[in-house]
Amino acid sequence: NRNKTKSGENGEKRDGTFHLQNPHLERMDEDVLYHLGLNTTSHNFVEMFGDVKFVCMGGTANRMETFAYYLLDVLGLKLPTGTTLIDISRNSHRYSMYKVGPVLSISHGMGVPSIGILLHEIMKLLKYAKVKDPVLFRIGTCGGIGVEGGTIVISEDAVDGLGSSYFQVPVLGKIVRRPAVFDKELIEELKDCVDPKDSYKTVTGITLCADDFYEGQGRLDGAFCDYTEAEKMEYLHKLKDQGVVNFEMEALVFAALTHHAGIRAADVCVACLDRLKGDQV
Ligand code: R2B
Repeated sequence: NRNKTKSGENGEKRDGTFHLQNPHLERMDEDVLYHLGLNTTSHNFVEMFGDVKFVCMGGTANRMETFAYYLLDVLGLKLPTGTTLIDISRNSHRYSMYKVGPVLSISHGMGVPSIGILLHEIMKLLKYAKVKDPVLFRIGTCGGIGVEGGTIVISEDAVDGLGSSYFQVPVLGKIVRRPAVFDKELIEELKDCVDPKDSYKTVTGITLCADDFYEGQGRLDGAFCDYTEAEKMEYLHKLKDQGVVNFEMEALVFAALTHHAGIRAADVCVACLDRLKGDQV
């Protein structure tokens, strides 16, 4: 029910539609969303996805299928007896996508390149479907930093392993830097959902988006490790003092590409463990 007051900062327009800043798309007769197993010739995107309001993304296909069934329940929708939900992207063998009412539940794999490819294709899908004012969520897992396992972490900001809050990607041999910004209003809306009676804690803070699960997150248990446990702990405590509450591997590109398109997005992850207490999940 949000009243839209701002417009055009990035790709977002006053009527809720958004503009992808790519003039080449207008000139294409057909667009193959290769990793989603869809194309604009064989599939009617407006009919299939025109009513989408939320896109929820998480790492694994299995989890996002489970989430889709959970949504059926939450939204009070019933499948005809003897039928099941269908993985719309099953032919791609890359990501899995389920649609339940106005929600898409999609797996994004692990890391920035994987979710980055998905974001390009999902944002095009939403554009071709003429979806207005969609909201994207990453509902993933993470490692807490001074945050107990089972805690929900809402990302206020995303930084890379060097502390930069830009998604940096080489394009045509040069680095392109895009600011990684989450929608502050959406973060507040999510915080308002927190119920003191929840059986888990919810915290907010800075998310460190690493390019690796082991050395990139200061673990001691990878195949290689050139630092001591004391050095690891010093690093983790330094991060904590800087307001970093969790490690994951997608936030930077997620915040940057959605912000660039003017699409509201939030990263809401459950901590699998507190990294101040160990490395193994
Ligand atoms: C959380 O979990 C995955 C690594 O195990 C990665 O996708 C992430 O961000």
